[in-house]
Amino acid sequence: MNTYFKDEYTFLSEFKERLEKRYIVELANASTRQKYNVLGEMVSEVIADNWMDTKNVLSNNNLKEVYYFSMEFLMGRLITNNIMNLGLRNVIEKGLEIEGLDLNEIEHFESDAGLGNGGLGRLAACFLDSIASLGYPGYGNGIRYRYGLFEQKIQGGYQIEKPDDWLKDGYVWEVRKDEESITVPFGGKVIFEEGNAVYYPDELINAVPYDVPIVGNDNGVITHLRLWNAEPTEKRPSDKDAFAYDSEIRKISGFLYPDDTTREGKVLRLKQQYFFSAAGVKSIIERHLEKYEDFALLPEKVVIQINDTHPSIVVAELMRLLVDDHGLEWDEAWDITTRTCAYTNHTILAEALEKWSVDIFQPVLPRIYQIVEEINRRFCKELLDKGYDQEKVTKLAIISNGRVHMAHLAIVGSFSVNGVAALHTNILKNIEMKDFSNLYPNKFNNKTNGITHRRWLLHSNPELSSIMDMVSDNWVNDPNELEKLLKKATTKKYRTLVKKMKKTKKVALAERIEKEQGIKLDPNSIFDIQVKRLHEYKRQLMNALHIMYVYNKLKSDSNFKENYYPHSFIFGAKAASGYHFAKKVIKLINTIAEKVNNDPETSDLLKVVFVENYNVTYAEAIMPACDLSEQISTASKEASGTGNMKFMMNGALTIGTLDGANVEIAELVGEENILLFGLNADEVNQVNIDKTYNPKAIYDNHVDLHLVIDQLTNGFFEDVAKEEFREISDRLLFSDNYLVLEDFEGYRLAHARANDLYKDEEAWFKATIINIAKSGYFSSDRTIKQYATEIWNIKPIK
Ligand code: 26Q
Repeated sequence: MNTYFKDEYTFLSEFKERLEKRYIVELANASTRQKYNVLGEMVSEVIADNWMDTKNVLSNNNLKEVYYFSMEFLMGRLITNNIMNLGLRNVIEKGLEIEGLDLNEIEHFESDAGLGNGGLGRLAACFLDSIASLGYPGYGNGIRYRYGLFEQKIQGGYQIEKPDDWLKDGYVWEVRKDEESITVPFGGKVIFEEGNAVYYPDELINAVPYDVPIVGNDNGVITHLRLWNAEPTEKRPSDKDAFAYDSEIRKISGFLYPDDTTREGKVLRLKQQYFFSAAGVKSIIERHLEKYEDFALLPEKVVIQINDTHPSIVVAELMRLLVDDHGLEWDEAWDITTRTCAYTNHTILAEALEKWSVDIFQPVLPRIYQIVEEINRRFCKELLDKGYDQEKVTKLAIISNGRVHMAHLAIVGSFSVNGVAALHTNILKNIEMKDFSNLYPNKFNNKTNGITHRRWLLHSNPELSSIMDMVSDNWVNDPNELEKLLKKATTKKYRTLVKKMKKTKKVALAERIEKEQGIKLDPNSIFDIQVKRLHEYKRQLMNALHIMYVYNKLKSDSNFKENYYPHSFIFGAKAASGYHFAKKVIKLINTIAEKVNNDPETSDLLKVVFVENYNVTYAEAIMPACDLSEQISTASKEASGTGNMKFMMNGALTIGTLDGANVEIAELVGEENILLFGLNADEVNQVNIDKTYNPKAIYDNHVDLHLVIDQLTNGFFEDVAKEEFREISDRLLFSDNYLVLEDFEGYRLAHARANDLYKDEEAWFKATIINIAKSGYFSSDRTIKQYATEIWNIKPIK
């Protein structure tokens, strides 16, 4: 251990001295930025020592390594995590305390690294934490976006997007490695010379790696996340001037595309995908050749995990390098490639499966396109040889109807295809990708998602962590130990402790919301929370309609009012900038909030808040403060969900459908400890096949729902134009694919059950404790161990 963290006094004097040397400032006058930078540098030096050690250990043994290729890594803040995992928290806190300083405040200076949209990106971040903490040799590979996911402002109830300038103060954790830069070719033409393809690209782009250390928990292991930055080289197309060219190139790592259901193929996004995939593959191969003579051992030494189809182009790029640059025969290269790549699917929404128009793909990546064509030709031949008819072959082909089907490329080019929750994998195998699963029955497998309990419990909920310490001294290393809390579910003492913890976290969240948005929540009310990306399938709209229903009842039905426990409904969600309907739903929620919060007749019983700019750091405050977690997607549409796990681990009950990992939550806690409602996945499927969904009939027969839907367009919301929400009511009645009205009644009843259960405190906190106790299964340590043993075949360092 670095000596200046030996004790709080040594730390403090070093801290002060560095402030003076670096910024010519005394501690008393130092800004938060200065304090943050100095602290960050001190922590980085400890990291550097361990990082070197890990590197040396790894270069001396020949362990197999995993590379997690992902277009998104939603890391959030690293300082807290790094300090915690290095075991420095105590010394730093105590040292700062001597001077009356608060570590929290310094930590808050760090911007979130928001290099992801939501679940998929946050999953990648949790995985990196588990990989390092379990001591596996594994690395992330992604893009160093200059701007992460947009910052959300709410103006007049509408979402406004602002650029996320996360690098403006520099980033203490990254290390630029010019020496390991890679050039990535784009455009141009391919000429066959003596039977060999020779590629003459139009431009060469410089990919410069920035490595961000990933600090394992209490084990001295540091791995890294490699983020590629796009920069110009000398080789630019002749018709472009240097300045224009420079800015065009930098766009490749310029910004993160917001997840968009109505996306058309954007050349820039394809360039991003190839850029980081090609740079990543090339750097892996260079490293491999430093250690080994040829590629025969590649599949035994390296596995590339493809996070959704976004990097699936690695399949073709690896083929290109092996065949064109290193002279391997096609069959040998294909054998190596398909034993090296593994693919994870995160969605079954048909519109989200990536397909690139050949008209875009071919000119940007001419040689890659030829290789995809050859992979496709051989694959289709294999199918024909097996007796598949032409129609079937076209259906499964990688290239068909002028488009490149990235999921097909990923499946054909990988030895493993996994879904992210049991239900999701079953739907992939039996419905969405049935033909592929019949063709390759052994490729398909499930890896139920997880979350790192270090960030989502140890860090974000010290109060609950202390309770856990009372029942286990090893739960941080072995999250299954959370189950030891189970036998405390029936003791008054633990129920009271958990209740107190919940109250503390609710007070803290209420304070933050009041400070930031001026809305006062009662911490004694039920905190009912839905935070996630805004998507129709996630059905924030159903939640909003239910709140309108509650409001109407409180105004008109004194029995209902008497029986109603005070509720605070909290939403947080970003809508993709181009997703018009999702943005309308944000406006609706804010309009409802404006109305009900200002009605003195109901405002003691009902509050609604839409928190601005929901992100990882906000989630750390929100997850622990929740009583009721809303997981209400149309069954079969949410591949897994991971917010559901974070809420559960922090002692919330789930109100939800049997979708994604909710199914596994229900199995673990038992049906009496979760509030389930709605159609299940089979029923949804059947309704869609039979076309029996009749929203108009439901509207005609359900008096309360009828009123709510009318209120969207009858002037009930005085502050907006009468037609403001017409498209929402039209959608619900005529073109809703997500069965909102179908599930509404079940949802309403589930809420009524939750309301009654909450009044029985002993019963509620018993259920809460059972949820916490069973949540250890959802630690990403469990998930990563399964990937490591069942897919990657890797072993920990040491
Ligand atoms: C694609 C093309 C163009 C622009 C954007 C995109 C794009 C970006 C992000 C498509 C999809 C995503 C993100 C998907 C995602 O987050 N999926 C979620 O993955 C989680 C982790 O497995 C699951 O828990 C969620 O259920 C799933 O929705």
